[in-house]
Amino acid sequence: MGFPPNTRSFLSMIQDSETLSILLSTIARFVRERLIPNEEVVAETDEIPADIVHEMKATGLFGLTIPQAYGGFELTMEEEVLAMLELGRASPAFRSLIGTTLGIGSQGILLDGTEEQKRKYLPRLATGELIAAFALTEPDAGSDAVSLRTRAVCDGDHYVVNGTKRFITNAAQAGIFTLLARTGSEPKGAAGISAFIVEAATPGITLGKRDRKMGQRGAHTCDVIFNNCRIPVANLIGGVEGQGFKTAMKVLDKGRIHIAAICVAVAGRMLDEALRYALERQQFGKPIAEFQLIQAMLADSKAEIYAARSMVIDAARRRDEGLDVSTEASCAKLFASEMCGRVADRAVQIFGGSGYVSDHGIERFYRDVRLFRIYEGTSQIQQLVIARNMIRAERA
Ligand code: COS
Repeated sequence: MGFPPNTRSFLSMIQDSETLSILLSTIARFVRERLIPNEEVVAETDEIPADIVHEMKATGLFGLTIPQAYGGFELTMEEEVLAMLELGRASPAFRSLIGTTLGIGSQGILLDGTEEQKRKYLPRLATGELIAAFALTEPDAGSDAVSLRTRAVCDGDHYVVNGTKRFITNAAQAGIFTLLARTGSEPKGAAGISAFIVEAATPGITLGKRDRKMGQRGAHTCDVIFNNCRIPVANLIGGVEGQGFKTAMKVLDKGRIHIAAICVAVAGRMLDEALRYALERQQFGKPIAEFQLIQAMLADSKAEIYAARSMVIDAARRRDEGLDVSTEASCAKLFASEMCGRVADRAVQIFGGSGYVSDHGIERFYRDVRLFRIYEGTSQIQQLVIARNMIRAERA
């Protein structure tokens, strides 16, 4: 499935509402007809079928956010979240492959890369030929990202990298990593961190064994170990040392809005399923949807999804206006991911015993969405960012 004939060429810059609605309905149809019917297969095999990955590429999903000059659709942040509100209705594993590539895996190049770096990598990311992964987290540097220890030492026209990255999504499929490593003589602090583009085929990179996770089967994570791995100096993002932490934070600001949109989408899917079940399931002689205690769970979920959706759209619009959205991105991610957890919990409750067994897929979503409160910054990190920004603004 792809866009209708001749659509793709004028999708290059989505500015009019008609073109945008074609894109959104194409994604919605792809989700309905191809992704949702394959969710069980992905859960059972822990793999996204190759034909689905091929269709994702053919549909242009990997190029949604990449500028048209490099072969992408150049969606604005608002358009991107609208697309994610559709794509996110299927199992999160599908989104993970696409979202990590068009999001945290490639945004460092897009935001701070040199023209040469953009020309070299973005076109192949846009087609999905290259899958990208983001290598920030380490065994001893998770929430405290500044304390990362992977080191890149300049040696002529190369950097020699040593260190271990942990929980790296898509590491096994990745053609490139956006790597955060310490450079120069600065032993501590954000100023000593630089960002690199590392080609996965570079000698000196080995992958750990696939992590066995609570959920999101089909989306894989593992360690990435760098052992005297030589990276060309030309692959230092932006060509400047010491800018990597800021690049990572900007990437995460955007990524957090993206994840918040996915939380809204998955919550909407779970609520639709719970409503449908509540109308079918009869107890005490009538559908359980007619009981007010069930209605309360449905209504609270609806209201919270609406609130989170409004936050996501607002944060996205502000980013499109060029405003600093560090606070809004964290607010949206915090609220939407916590909301998604509550909706998942209520959905299991409405399904009752049928929600706890795997027949309806609700327990699978319950496990899948738990990750949203952890990755791209835990809820506690979002709280910390929001409060610190408030305090800073008040003191300024
Ligand atoms: N955009 C641009 N620059 C930013 C920024 C942002 N959103 N946030 C911070 N920075 C800059 C700061 O301005 C500061 O620069 P100066 O030294 O020039 O002032 C620098 O980055 C260091 O920032 P800060 O002092 O706030 O760093 P801290 O170590 O105190 O805290 C947190 C940073 C905790 C917010 C950060 O480590 C974080 O987000 N951690 C979570 C990491 C994460 O999300 N991991 C998930 C892995 S990816 S799935």
